[in-house]
Amino acid sequence: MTDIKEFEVEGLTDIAWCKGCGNFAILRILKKVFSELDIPPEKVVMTSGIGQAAKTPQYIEVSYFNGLHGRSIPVATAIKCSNPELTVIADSGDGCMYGEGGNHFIHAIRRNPDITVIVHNNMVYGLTKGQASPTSEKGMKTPVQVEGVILEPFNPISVAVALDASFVARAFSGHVKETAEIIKEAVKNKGLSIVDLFQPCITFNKINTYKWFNEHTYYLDESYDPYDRNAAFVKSVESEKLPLGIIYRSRKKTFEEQLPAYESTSEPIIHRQFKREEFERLVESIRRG
Ligand SMILES: Cc1ncc(C[n+]2csc(CCOP(=O)(O)OP(=O)(O)O)c2C)c(N)n1
Repeated sequence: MTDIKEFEVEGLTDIAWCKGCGNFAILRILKKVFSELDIPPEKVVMTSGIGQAAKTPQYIEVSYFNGLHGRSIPVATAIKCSNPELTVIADSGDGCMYGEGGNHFIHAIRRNPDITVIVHNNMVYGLTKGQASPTSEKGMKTPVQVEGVILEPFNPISVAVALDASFVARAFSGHVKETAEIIKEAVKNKGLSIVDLFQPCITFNKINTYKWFNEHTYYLDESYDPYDRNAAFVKSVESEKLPLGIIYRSRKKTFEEQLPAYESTSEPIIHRQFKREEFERLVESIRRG
């Protein structure tokens, strides 16, 4: 087991989140997961976009790339392809992943890189002070949607099941032990793993509070078979109480496994010698058509 202290950022005092924010628990959970899975900090890369959730990688002692809004998944995909030996996590908010990054979310499921996508789902745009996000409930009043949200909420679980995602789970940051187990399974899964992680925003979302999530969620029991796609669809549209746990799994090849670059050797591209003449020949052949 890697000592959890190795994931502490030295001298970190300035964390931007409000006291009581669900992100603090997610930060603890991620360190616990890496430590218990015995992954050393230098083997983890986190990518994120913009938002309060997207600041998470800055507060963990791992390598990270904090890029454009909604663009954590393509960066994570490229890193994983360059070096499949790394554990790669794309970590951002619901706005960043399902709104600005919605196109990447959809097509990454089709591509199936072996990365884990963790979405801090607080059902609101937190950093920009509480506008509706794709997962905000219909009718929710915000400083911009003053008469209430009129759009139907985006259902990431249904979309992921529809696209036959490799691993789809839902968790709640208020349950540290259970969430850590779910994320461990997500990281261990070979393929794109999605964890829609409920995270109360205590400042800008007065509806979906800790109490609300406790009252409106339940855990799937042992008899539930996550490989049953029809059952997963049924679970994904339940609305009275929302299921927590691994909702869907599918066995399929990863993107990297199917890349010609890894056909004859598993040596990470990043460790291979760059052959300038071969590269120039390739560019020339593309140019000539
Ligand atoms: C292209 C682009 N559009 C909009 C913004 C403004 N913006 C920054 S963060 C953010 C919302 C973040 O919400 P979410 O991803 O849910 O994360 P949270 O802050 O709630 O953790 C928006 C709209 C931006 N920076 N770039």
